[in-house]
Amino acid sequence: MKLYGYFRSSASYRVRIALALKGLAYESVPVDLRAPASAQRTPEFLALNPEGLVPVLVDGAHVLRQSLAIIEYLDEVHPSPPLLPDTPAARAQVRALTLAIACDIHPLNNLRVLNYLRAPLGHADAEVDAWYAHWIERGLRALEEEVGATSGDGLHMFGSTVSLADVFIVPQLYNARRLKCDLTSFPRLRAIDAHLTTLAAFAGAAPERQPEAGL
Ligand SMILES: N[C@@H](CCC(=O)N[C@@H](CS)C(=O)NCC(=O)O)C(=O)O
Repeated sequence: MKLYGYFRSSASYRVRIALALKGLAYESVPVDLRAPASAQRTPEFLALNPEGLVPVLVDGAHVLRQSLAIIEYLDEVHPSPPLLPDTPAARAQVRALTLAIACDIHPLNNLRVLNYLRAPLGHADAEVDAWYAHWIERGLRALEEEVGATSGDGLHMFGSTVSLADVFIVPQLYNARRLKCDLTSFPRLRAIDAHLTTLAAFAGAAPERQPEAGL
């Protein structure tokens, strides 16, 4: 398998965690999202993903896009350890926590959205930072309340084993810290993150552990 990703991309980080949890080997293909490289917009990359977004996972003849679809594919093809619980209601709860991050928090704070606010809309860096902090804070506040009911042990988003929701929260908090968001009012999420980042699969997937981090 080949994973096209960027070390700081939270969507790529999710897939790296899932691959590690499943114990799957893969070749990492760095796609430098930073200008002037902007490798996600080259014709070669757009042929793989017309959306111009990482990650893309190539598994044999399958070219897979969208981190959630990729991770659910991996979970179906390599079911152990499972990332979704075994009852429909529990699966719906895990997916709800996951989608709150994937659909409601992350897209508003993506690089291309922040760049569009700067130019052509002409917002100053401080305004763009305020946009980021606002949407992160609002999304995390809801999750903080939700995990009060869904976490079984205060160390996982749902129940007491690693699920899809855990794979998504760690990169999102990493991203929030990188953009200097104040996370002090989210003690439950911070405790979950502190536990998960001690696990080998999460630790090894961290951006600073990727070979491109030093370049
Ligand atoms: N919903 C997509 C989001 C992918 C995404 O937004 N990727 C970002 C990095 S985290 C990206 O490639 N950004 C490039 C850009 O904004 O130009 C997924 O989960 O895979």
